Amino acid sequence: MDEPQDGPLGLGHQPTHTHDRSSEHHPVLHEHYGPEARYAVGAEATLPTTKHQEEIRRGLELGLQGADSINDKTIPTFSRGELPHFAGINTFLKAPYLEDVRQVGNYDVAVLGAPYDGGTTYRSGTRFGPQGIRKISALYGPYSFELGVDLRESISMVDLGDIFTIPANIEKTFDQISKAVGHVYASGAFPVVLGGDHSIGYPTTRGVADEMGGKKLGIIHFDRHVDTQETDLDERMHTTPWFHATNLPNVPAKNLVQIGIGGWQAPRPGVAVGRERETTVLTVTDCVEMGIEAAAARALEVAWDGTDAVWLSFDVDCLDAAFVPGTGWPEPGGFLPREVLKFIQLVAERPLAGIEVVECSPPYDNAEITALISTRVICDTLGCLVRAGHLPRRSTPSGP
Ligand SMILES: [Mn+2]
Repeated sequence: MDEPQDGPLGLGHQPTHTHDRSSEHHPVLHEHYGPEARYAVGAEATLPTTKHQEEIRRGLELGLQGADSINDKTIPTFSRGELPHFAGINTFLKAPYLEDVRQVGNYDVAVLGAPYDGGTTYRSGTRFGPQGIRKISALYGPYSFELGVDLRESISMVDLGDIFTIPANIEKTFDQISKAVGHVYASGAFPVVLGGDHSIGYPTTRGVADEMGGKKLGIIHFDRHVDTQETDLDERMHTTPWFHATNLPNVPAKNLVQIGIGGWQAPRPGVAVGRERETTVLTVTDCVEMGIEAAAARALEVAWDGTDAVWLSFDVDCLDAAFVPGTGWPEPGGFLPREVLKFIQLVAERPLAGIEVVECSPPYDNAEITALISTRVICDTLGCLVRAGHLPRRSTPSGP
């Protein structure tokens, strides 16, 4: 994942729908697989190993050939690249660190941290979210079995490090975040923002919307909380991003779809705003009873109605509190991981302007499981965008 890639994917089969289990382009397979496993095994056979080989060559050159006693001659003396997973410098998925952000447009995907928790109204700690997510992301390889995607072979990805946030000033921090995200989006690279508390949802979408030349942006928002009130504790906080985002001229409230809302932590002022502005709200029960597929179809329909791009804002607290102890406002009764991952996979069958994962607070996390699901949501989003042919988007270097 260290070099720009010019051509399209080397994948022989790119389903545009997750239910396409056709094996017509696959090699001959035995009959011992379930339907999804059959797709997965067949897809793996079509994936190249070109970038992996390049990574190995680069590792041996820069990290020196391993000691004489090492039998595997692909192993360098100094760890360079994916292995071992416990070694190395913690960028996201061990993507190269791009110090010169002016070069970001040379890459398909750019990861950037927004380490800010001045918008939290209860538990803080999300300023360590980007670090926590990067750390556990080292556990992941670039390949997903079920998705049949190898990110290393498909896209070039860099980690830009973190935005210089201003801990004592939320408005200056918002300006920094908008400028950073706008810069990445305008470059043509796909922004992956590691929060940070959910107050960053306003400046991230503002950064993108400002670069759209008046075209409209929809928002798909996973959360237990509506986050649509104007102020909280007398300021714009992590309970307020969508009030302000949907005040932007090209971010209509009618294209804001809020998924997983519920419980005892949804402030009434925000509910009233959503009612007035006609945001779409689906509770966890709504999604489960209508089915995740129908719920995802509804979300896409709303977010894409008359818009030109859609931003994905994922608050980890949409999951049941049992799965996300490391978050600002844990709320029981949320989604199961497999439900939310299925939902994300369906959403990412359409293009996205970018994604943010927010409210991961490592100081409250147990065994890194909140950071782990944060990483997984990002990887599944990228994998599905690749599988559907939306990444890489090298043909539009100046943005969609
Ligand atoms: Mn929330």
